[in-house]
Amino acid sequence: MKDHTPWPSETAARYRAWGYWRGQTFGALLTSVTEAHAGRTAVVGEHERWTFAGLDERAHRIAAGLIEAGIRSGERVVVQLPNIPEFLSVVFGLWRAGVLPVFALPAHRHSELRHFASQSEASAIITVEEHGGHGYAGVARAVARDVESVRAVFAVGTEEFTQLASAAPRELPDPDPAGVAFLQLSGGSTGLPKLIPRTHDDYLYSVRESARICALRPESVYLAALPVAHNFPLSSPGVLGAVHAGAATVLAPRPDADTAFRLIEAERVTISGVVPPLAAAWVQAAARTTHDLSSVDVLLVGGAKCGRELAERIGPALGCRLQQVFGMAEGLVCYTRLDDPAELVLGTQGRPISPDDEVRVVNPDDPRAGSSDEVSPGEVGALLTRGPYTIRGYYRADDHNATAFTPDGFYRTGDLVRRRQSGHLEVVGRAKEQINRGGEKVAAEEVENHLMAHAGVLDAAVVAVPDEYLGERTCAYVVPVEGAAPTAAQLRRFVRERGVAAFKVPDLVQVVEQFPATGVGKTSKRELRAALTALAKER
Ligand code: OOB
Repeated sequence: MKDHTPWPSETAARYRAWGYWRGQTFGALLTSVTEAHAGRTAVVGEHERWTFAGLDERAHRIAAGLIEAGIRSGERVVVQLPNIPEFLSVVFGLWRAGVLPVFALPAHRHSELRHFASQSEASAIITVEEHGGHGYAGVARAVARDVESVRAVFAVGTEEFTQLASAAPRELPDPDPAGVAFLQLSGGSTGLPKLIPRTHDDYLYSVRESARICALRPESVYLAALPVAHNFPLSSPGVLGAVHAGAATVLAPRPDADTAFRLIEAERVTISGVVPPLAAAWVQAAARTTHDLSSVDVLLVGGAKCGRELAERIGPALGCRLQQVFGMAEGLVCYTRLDDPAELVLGTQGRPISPDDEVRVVNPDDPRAGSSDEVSPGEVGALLTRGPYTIRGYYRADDHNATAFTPDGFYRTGDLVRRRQSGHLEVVGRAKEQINRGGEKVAAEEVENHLMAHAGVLDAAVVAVPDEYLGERTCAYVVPVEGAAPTAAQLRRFVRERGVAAFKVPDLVQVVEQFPATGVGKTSKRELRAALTALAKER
């Protein structure tokens, strides 16, 4: 099983020659930004604010503390932290020690955490004791008991973490910038979420360009409203874009309009990024807020499709410019540009970051369509991409990689798009078995497997149903074992109690006697889901 599928060596040489890959690590980035902006605010939390010098020193101490705790360069550590300043000191500390963070989201529970830890053979978990009513450290300790490689749990606020964070800084060798820096999570469409290996070189290129495309300057103030471990608030342009620019990051403990607007006024926030349902909630709240939002210049909206109607309301309601972003943890990120005409800003999801992001829009009816099976210009097709910051393979997933990538290295995004002459993409749908619940991704098969673990369930198929607020919600169609039909409420509780993120618990459960016939008489999951999706749309 390969940890990392590198780019072909000539391709890598070109990306270096063209200046995309600069041989800088995240640790070195923080050092150079701190040299230029030591006294400026780097991060603002609920109870504290750190300058770049403060962040830099904390990251040095944590790096030393990790080494003292016996964690070695090249090892993996699962990081599950809410939006608190320690997210940054921990992650930069891990980077300086050459240890790879595995980015779990706060919503993840035992089942997901155990999978990330065992799949990456993590040495430790870094989390908080408690947050928002959930006992994170308790779950992490349970995972440590289940997964042999996990030797330690460091929960912010506990003795173990304090010791880690107060070690005396020491000189450490800078890791290889071409090596894997961290493992990001895929939204997934198959059984369990895949891990995405990103290198210092490739990710920093996307961070630098994102900061430039979003016009970040040292005077900018970025509000991280979404959970920061996600690729969007992490790097589009996100907290890392802010660090790169020497700008301040304000961490919102919750994304609701009341919290966000209070922080926008107090910290004079200039830029933020939200998913469409949150944008809609902010637009609504803005009409009656007493908070001063006049500092906001740009609001990025992405993670799920931002419909035209919502897109049109954002600028007038919030008094800022809209920037659409269509990205994926696997790599490719598209932005509408700040000087694009309104038609493109409102009607497309942007164009790629890099002139060397290769985009192919191919036959959508053939799941194996290759890079040469392009549809006519302007037609809808399946999006394939490769480029200087798009992975060539998932972490330790050789079988899956054989179908998720074309033989010539294009990633099959599973998104259906139409390309404009300008290169801007319009996302019109999805070919992958995934539900996009307002930006939160649910792999149909993962939830089906949880449902099928119930003794009363014979078969299950999870599909998207349109939803006014979230765009889509999940509906599980379930065929019960004869005479044992569990109720919808029982099944939802069953899935929740298996320790999965709440957003994966099916919104609707329909217990049916049998799945609708597919016409061709096939019983494959794919056919079933297609039939059920059609049925759900009719309703
Ligand atoms: C972002 O990353 P992921 O990995 O959670 O999800 C990627 C998928 C895309 O393949 C697409 O299906 C969907 O999310 N998506 C959008 C979208 N942005 C993402 N679909 C329609 N319109 C959009 N604007 O979601 C992500 C990563 C970096 C930046 C922004 C979003």
